[in-house]
Amino acid sequence: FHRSATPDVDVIVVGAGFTGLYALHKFRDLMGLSTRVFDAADDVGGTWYWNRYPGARVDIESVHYSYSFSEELQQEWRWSEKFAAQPEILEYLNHVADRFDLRKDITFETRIESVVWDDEARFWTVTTSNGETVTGRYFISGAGNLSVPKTPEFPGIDKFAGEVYLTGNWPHEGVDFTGKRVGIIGTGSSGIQAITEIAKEAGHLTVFQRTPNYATPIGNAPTDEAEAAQVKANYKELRDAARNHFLGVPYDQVQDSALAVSVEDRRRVFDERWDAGGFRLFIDSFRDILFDKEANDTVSEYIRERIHERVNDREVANLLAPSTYPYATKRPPLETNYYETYNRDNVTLVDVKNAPIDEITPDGVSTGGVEHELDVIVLATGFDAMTGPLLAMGMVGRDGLRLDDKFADGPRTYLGLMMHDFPNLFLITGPQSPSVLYNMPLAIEDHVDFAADAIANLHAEYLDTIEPLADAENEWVEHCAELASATLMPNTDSWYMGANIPGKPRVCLVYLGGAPTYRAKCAEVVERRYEGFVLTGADSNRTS
Ligand code: NA7
Repeated sequence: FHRSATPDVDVIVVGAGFTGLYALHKFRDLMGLSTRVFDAADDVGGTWYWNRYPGARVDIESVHYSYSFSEELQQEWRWSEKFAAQPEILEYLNHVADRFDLRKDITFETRIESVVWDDEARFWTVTTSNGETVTGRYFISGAGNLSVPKTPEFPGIDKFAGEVYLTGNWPHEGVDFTGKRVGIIGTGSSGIQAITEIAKEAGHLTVFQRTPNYATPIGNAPTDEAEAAQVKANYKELRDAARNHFLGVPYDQVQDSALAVSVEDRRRVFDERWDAGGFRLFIDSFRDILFDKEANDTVSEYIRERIHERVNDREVANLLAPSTYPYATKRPPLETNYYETYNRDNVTLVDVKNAPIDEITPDGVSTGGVEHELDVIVLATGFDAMTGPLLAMGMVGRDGLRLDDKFADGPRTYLGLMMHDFPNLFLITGPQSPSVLYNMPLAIEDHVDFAADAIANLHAEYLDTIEPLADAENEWVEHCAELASATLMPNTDSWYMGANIPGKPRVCLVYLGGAPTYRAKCAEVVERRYEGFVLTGADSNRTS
């Protein structure tokens, strides 16, 4: 067995969020691999480090949106609310970092600037913003899916005399809105959470809305002792049920078709799911709402009615109620008193669909020639989702292939996990995996475990690279496109489709077959000795 050149470390991980923390524990502590983690932030947390805007909160119940890998961890941690707010999730991730002694192998305040495959040495050479060069046999991307904020598209923004804040890069010291004239652009999940809180503080809040959203009640509450104990006593079953559910939550009330029941029964199901909160209306009502326009119409109309009930001014309600696209084809936001916010005297809704934002002036925002004077502008305009974080790392595969070129017409991956010409590079919750339509911590654990098993398998066979075959990747890309075309997603302008970024290829970035089907496929690939991959060593190779 001819040994390849020896890299500095076995594994290089980017990101110290949910992925990086688990990956470090898994590779370093459970597999004995030398591992280094890099993060641009000055502490752990990833998404939950950056998104400190008022109202930031998780949309999946915290007992489910949390790590399952350590029984002790899940038994000892106690969530104070059903859906934890950002500070508590950050506290949890800090607890994990301390508990597993992770910080000592994380280099903070350091960005990855290039990631280049060396085909001779058979490892990755990574350069960082602190001038370091590190080589590693395996590269794990935990760079996240919603971590590169969209570049503001508003001319004049640099000349604004007041303060400008980005929800995804919020100041640690917080922002004092008291008595100020605040404008917020964007009504996605971030905007909706922030609007509800900022309105309580600001002198006046002007909301610039381009596309209304179908937001539904989150149903948050302080945790109930008895329920928490019940969850802890049944964690194994709950985690299994979550992993076997389309969205990675242990909901089990979904019915077949919204069109197969009477109007009254349908209404009863919608009411129950609406009251129960979370993503139940979306994912635990009727199976066909993401696939059948007529079925979707029933739930879309239901939400419009509920919005109208909550907003006093009819014209404002008309603007807030979406009608141009089906429910859940944009990521559905969850809310608490969002619609009631528009009944406040200090809140104004401005429609920027019909009268778009022309420019930002030194004094405020100008829409259709009308100037709105402001002291503060909050941008809740979203992210270059899924591919943005990967393209920001300067990845270069075999023979100088740049990731930008590989992704010119949209992402190309096998299982959303690996890419042809990029050996030993694992995309944790990458594009073309269920990731953003799965419960993220569980999705992350699944992918880190896949990478860990793949590496263990290489080592057991005295091999040192794994890479998808071009054919397997092509088939996966086509398969993902086919799955998407069977849903209502492709016709809506959403970040799922890359449609929120001017010039980004319009392809579905997510695997839409659901987590259980996806997980079965990954398990089958492993069972068939890494079907669709080629595994090589310095002297040998094996194609599966
Ligand atoms: P989203 O969901 O992408 O929302 C961004 C919002 O900003 C959305 O309402 C956009 O309107 C609006 N936007 C973006 N660009 C503009 C311009 N140029 N003019 C006016 N309005 C604009 O991002 P979020 O941060 O809220 O949520 C991201 C994910 O984080 C979320 O899905 C969860 O998974 C957590 P548009 O709809 O494009 O008309």
